[in-house]
Order: sequence, then C-alpha cells, then structure tokens
Amino acid sequence: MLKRFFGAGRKPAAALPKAPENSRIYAVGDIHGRLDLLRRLHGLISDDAARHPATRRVVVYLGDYVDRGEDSAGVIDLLLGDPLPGFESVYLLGNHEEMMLDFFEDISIARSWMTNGGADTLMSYRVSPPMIFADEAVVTQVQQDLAGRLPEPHRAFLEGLSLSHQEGDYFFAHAGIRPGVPLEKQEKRDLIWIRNPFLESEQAHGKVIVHGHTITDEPDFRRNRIGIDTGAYATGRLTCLLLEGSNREFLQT
Ligand SMILES: [Mn+2]
Repeated sequence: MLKRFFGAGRKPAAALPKAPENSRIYAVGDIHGRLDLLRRLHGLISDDAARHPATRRVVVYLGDYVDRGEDSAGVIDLLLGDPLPGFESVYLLGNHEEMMLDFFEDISIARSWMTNGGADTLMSYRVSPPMIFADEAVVTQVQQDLAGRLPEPHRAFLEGLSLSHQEGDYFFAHAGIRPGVPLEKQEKRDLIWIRNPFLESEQAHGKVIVHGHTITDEPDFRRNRIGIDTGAYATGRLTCLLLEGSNREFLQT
C-alpha cells in the first residue's frame, strides 16, 4: 500500500535542456563599457576552461558592449584584439549598438542615445558629446567627429554583429523573443528591445532563451529563459552563464 502510494507519486523526469555534446558554452551579459570587469571575467573564464577540458569552447557575448560605463572603445578593442584563445567567439547585437549605428544615419536619435549613456561612448572615442538641446549643426558636427574617430575595425565590428545564436536546446538573443512567433521568424526589434510580454511569459519557446537587457540582482533562472544582465556598469557584477551537458553554473566578477 505504502509502496504503491510512493510509486504513484513518481513522475518520469522531464528531459532537461542540453548544450551540444563535448562543448562548454559561456554566455556573457551586458558589459556597458566596463573594460575592467570584462578583463576580470575573461580571467575567470580562462581559469575555468583550463580546469574543464572540452572539445569545443564557445563564448557568446549578449550585446550592449557600449554606453554608460567609461570605456566603450576599450571594450571593443579588447574583443577585437585579445579574444579568448581557443574559443569560438559569437558577438550579438544589443540595442545600444543599434542606437550608435543609427546615429550615423540619423542625428534625431542623438537625444535618446545621449540619455541612455551615449555620451560616455562618445567620450571614450575622445569626442565631446552634444548638450541635450544642441541644435542640428552641433549634433551633425558630433556625428562627423565620431565618424572620424571611430576606427574602421570598430565600425566593421558593430555592423557585423549577429541577432541570435543557437547551441543545442539554447537560443541566445540580447533582449529575448516575441512569444508565439517561431524562433526563426523573430524580428530584430524584438530580439534587441523586448521586455514584456517575453519576461512574464511562461510558455515554452522551443528552446531556453538566454538573454541580457533587463537587469536583475542575480541571474534569473526560469523554466523557459535565463536572464544574465546583472547591471555590471553600476553594480560591478558582470555575469557569465556556463552551460555544459544539462549543467548550468555561472561565473561573476
Ligand atoms: Mn539592452
């Protein structure tokens, strides 16, 4: 009787989401100009990799390299010039990189970019940011100054960023996805900007979505998504999610 009671309460374990075989996947949250933290996190990742032999090592950066922190230019320099050796590196687009690129096409974005930390990016390229109510001529000059100071490899880096990435049962995007839309049909705007209805959605999305963009004190592990933007620019905590097989861990500065 007792035996049967306990037996009936047992359910077969649901299949856990898995990273591809023989791979160790590292996903890095929003860096926002904190070169100091990126350096430290790269050190932690290298130490971890040395302790865990894997056939394949992948690092996926979730975007928002620039703005707010003090060395956006230095962050891009490091990613370009000193990538983690022995890793496949994947660089995703964040909404802040999109604002920066948009500024080259249309100066009307200047005000919202500046109020979202763009002034810090300009200063990291030794360009004086415009005052918030600067007239068109001034902002156009700033646009030209940045075009002149932004190294060509940085421009190519920004223009070459990917919108999403997949590894096994995981799908990576800067902000998330629009629930109910197949992953292969997601729109750029949602992938880099969405908050709700994605954050509150409890439905299965086909894969577990790994994202940044929305700040939480600690990594936000849900059944259908994992958020790893721990607000590094203000908190000093830059988070890296680590996936191998069905294991999940994280590294943090
Ligand atoms: Mn963002």
